[in-house]
Amino acid sequence: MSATVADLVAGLREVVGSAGLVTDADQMAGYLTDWRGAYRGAAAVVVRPGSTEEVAEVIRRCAAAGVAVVPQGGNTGLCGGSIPDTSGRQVVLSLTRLRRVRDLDPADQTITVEAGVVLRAVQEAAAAAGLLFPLSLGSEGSCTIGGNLATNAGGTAVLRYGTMRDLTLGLEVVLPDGRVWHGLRGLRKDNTGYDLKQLFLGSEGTLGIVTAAVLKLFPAVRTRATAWVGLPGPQAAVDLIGVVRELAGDRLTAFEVMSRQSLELVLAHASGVRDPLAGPHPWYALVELSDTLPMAPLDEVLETALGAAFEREMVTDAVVGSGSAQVAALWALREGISEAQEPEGPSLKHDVTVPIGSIPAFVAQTDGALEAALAGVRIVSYGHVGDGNLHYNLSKPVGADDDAFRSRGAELSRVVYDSTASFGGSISAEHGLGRAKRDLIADYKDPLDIELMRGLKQLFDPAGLMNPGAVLPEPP
Ligand code: FAD
Ligand code: 2HG
Ligand code: ZN
Repeated sequence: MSATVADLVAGLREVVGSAGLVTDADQMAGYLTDWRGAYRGAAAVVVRPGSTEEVAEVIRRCAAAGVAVVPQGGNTGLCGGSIPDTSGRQVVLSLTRLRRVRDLDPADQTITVEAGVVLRAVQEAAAAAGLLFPLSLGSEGSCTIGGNLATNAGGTAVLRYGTMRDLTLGLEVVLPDGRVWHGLRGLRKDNTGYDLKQLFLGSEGTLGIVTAAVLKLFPAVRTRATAWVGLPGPQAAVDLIGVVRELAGDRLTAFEVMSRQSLELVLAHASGVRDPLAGPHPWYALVELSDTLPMAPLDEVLETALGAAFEREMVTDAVVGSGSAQVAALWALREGISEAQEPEGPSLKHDVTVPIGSIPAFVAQTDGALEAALAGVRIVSYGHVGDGNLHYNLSKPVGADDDAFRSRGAELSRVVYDSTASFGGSISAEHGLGRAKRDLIADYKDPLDIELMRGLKQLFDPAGLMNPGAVLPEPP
C-alpha cells in the first residue's frame, strides 16, 4: 500500500471507526467479486459508513487523496458496475449500513428510505401500512434501494407501475466533492427548472452517491390471478398481450415470457419444480392480473381472455394458478432461470429492448444469426416481453469446451447487439452498462449522446473519481 493510500485508510478509520472498515483479505473477498464470479477486482479498503454525514466525509477524504470510489449496494448487479478494478487503489464504498426507513407518509403515499435498505424490506414496510411498493426483482431479498436507483431497475411489474425512474420523487445525494444535494422532497409536481434527480437515476454511481430517496407507494393489491400459458412462439406472446389488455386494461401487471430452453434449465437444476403443462411448448408466458378490490373477478377475466386466445390459436395450453402455493410455484419457474443457467458453464448475458411489435422478427433474425455463427449454441431467451425487454442469454453447446466458448464471447455478443440495433433497440434495457458494456456504447449510441454524457460527467465529477470504470467508454 502506498503512503498516500495508507494515510487515507487511517483517515477513513477516524471517520467510520474500525467497525466501518474492512481491511482483512478474507472479509473483503465478498465485496470484490460479483455473485457469478464474472468480475473480480482488488481494493485499498472497503468502507462502510453509517450515515449521510459519514458518507460525505469519506468522499471528501477520497477526493483530497485523489482516490477513486466504487459505490456498492447488494452487489447483485449483472454488469460488474459495483466491482473495483484490479489496481488495488480504489475504495469500495458499501452503503449497506444506511438502512433506516426514515418516514412513511400515508397521506402523500410516500416512503423515505436510506440507500442501503434491501428492496424486500421496503416492500414489507409498505405492506405493513396497507400499501404497496411495486418494484419486484428476482434479487429483491439482497439488492438495495441505492442499487435500484443507480441502475434504474425494472423487473416484473414495470408494465403497470414503471421503472425506478417512475417510482422516485426525491433523492439525497453526496456529490463527488463531498457536498450533500438535498433533493429529498416528495412533491408530485415541481417545475422549478431541470429535474436534477433524474440525472442520478441510472447513472450507476458515476455522478454521486445516493444516500436516501423518497419513493411512491400505491394502494395494496387485494386480488390476483396468475396463468402459465403454452405458446407456439413469440408472435403469439405479442398477440396475447393485446388480447389480455383489451379485457383487463391496466389490471395487467406482469407479462413475462420464456423459451422452452429456459424452462428446461429450471426443470433440470431447480429443486421441487415441475412442468405445469402436460406436454412441451416452444414458448411460455406468465401472465398476472391484479386489482385493489377484494372481490374483483380476475380469474374469470383471465380465463375469458385465454379462451378467446385459444380459439385464435395463440395459446396451445394454459393453467390458471389456484391458491398462493401454486402461484408461487409458477413464479419460481420464471425467477429460477438466472440461477439455473449457472451450472451449464459460462454464459453470455444480453439484456436488450426492441419495440414490442418487432420481437417476433427480432427473435427469428437473432436466433438464425447465432445458429449460423455457432451451431448448437443454446439460446436462453426470456424476460419482460410486455416492456419489449428480453434477456437474450447464451449457454455453450452441450459438451463444448468452456474456454472455446468464452473465446467466441465478443463475437456472439456482437451478433445479438447488431441485431438489436437493426430493430432500433437498446443494448441495455434494465441492468445498466457497468464495466461490461461501457465500451460498446461507442458503437451503439449516437456520438452526440456520448458527448453530452461526458459533459455531465465533467460537470459533476471533474476529477473522474466516481466509479471511473463504469458507464462511459474510455476516451478515444
Ligand atoms: P449493486 O450491484 O451493488 O450496484 C449496482 C450499480 O449501482 C453499481 O454501478 C454501483 O456502483 C451502483 N450503486 C449501488 N449503490 C449505489 C448508491 N447508493 N449510490 C450510487 N451508486 C450506487 N435487475 C433488474 O432491473 N430487473 C430484474 O428483473 C432483475 N432481476 C435480477 C435477478 C437476479 C437473480 C439477479 C442476481 C439480479 C437481477 N437484477 C435485475 C439485477 C440487479 O439486482 C439490479 O441491477 C439491482 O438494482 C442492483 O442493486 P444492488 O443493490 O445489488 O446494486
Ligand atoms: C431477470 O429478469 C433478471 O430475471 C436477470 O433481469 C436476467 O440473469 C439475467 O440475465
Ligand atoms: Zn430482467
